[in-house]
Amino acid sequence: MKSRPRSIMKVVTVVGFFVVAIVLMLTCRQWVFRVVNVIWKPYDKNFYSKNYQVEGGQIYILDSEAGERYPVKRFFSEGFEDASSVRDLIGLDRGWTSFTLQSPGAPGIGDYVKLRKRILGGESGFVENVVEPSRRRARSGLQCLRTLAVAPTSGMVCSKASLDTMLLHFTKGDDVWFSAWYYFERAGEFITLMDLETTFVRGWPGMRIRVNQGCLDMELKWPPKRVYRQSSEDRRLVPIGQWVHIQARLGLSELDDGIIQLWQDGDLLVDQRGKTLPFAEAVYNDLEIGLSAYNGGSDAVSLYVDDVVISAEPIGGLK
Ligand SMILES: [Ca+2]
Repeated sequence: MKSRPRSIMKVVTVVGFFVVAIVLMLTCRQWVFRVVNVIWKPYDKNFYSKNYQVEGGQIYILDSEAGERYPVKRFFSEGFEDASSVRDLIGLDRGWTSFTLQSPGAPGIGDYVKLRKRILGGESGFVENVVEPSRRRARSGLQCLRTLAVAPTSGMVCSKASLDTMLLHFTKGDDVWFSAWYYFERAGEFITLMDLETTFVRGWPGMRIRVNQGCLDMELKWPPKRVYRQSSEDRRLVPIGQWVHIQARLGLSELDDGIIQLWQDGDLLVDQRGKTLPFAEAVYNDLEIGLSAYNGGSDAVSLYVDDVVISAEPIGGLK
């Protein structure tokens, strides 16, 4: 009969331990994530000195393979004119550095890197997914960027048809202003339209603009994966079959004082404060646009993009 109180005490002790652990997790989240990061080692602590040079006030990103260095960009714009293929967009003249076509026919990194090389070398056309300058539509001038992605198969995280530049340089304390026009031919279940990432960290974490259940939101792709949504009462659907102007402002901070603002056709739909950088030393160097992730649907989706601008200064009359 004496063992019953002891059993109860054991249960109380175990439950108490978990309660204290959960309270500590919630109240010391920043420290918990720091400890996890130290153990997990998602990036080289010396990545900046290994990848950047600063000279005469100019920051250069190093390309160790080519033995070159390139000045970083704090302003970048593209209207997709005067280009007949994706090959014309890639290179220092236009500033785009790569594209990704991840599909069931090229599901792994090795597969889509090989496909990219073959397309850039003129040995292959598009197999399934497409990223190319197009005259089918244009928001300005004669051309835009056309991206098409077939649905991912089970086992794939997502399908991708995107274009990116790794020459950008935004850090803690910076404001990042983004503006682009998008045209959806039909609704997709879950689509990422824009990724601002750091390529020096495993998994390329960063902020992204998504269409989720038909509405725009933003997410920090880094634990605890905070999502910045529109208020549930005023949620606005992204229009289909017409150009829509998407603008964003990010005040970069690894703490809860970052700025997240998101406009759709000039209306401010998200205006929140929160974490926008994975950690204080992170450098957002990569902008990815187009279908940077598509999943959740069973049909192919097309997305057209035009007049892309990203800048450390306000653009498009936003303040
Ligand atoms: Ca254009």
